[in-house]
Amino acid sequence: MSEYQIVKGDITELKVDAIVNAANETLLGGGGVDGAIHRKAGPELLKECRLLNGCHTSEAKITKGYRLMAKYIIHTVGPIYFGLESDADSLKNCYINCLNLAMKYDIHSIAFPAISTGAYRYPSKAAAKIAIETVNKFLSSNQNYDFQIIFCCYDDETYQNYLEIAKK
Ligand code: AR6
Repeated sequence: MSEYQIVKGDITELKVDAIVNAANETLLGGGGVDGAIHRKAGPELLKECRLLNGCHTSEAKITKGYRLMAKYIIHTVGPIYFGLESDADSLKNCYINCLNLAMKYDIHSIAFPAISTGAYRYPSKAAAKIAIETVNKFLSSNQNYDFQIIFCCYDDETYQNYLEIAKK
């Protein structure tokens, strides 16, 4: 049975088939969760990322997890928030593209950070709503695929927002 869970913590510590990275278009590392993932996975990750030719907003690309407990890392690039209607669609498509790519690789457990809500300034509650609604919809249209999905919230505000949205 597929389901999602909301946890508070550091995504690099999770033992899942794949963790998602909130990367930038270069895929060559950065701050926030991206920096934490690169530090923990080790320099081999950057080597593999150099071969990927970057990633457009909303796309998803996969690498190995190297020194992480996760077997894979799925890198996606969230929208930089400008308050445009298209921002919501771009964010939604990050989740959908990551989940579709995960299915191709027979990944059954996957953890997402709160994509775009740090350096890219997407408002936390609005982003949590998109994340949860998109995943719920995806799970109900893929009921024959067993998926354990974790929303990994790093700070308390993000965690509380996810819990609140999930209750509705
Ligand atoms: N585990 C889980 N979540 C984390 C962790 C962690 N270890 N560290 C931070 N977060 P951000 P973005 C949360 O800025 O907004 C990078 O420099 C953080 O609290 O990492 O998509 C990239 O290279 C926030 O809730 O990603 C890009 O240039 C969430 O992860 C740019 O930032 C996302 O914050 C991407 O910006």
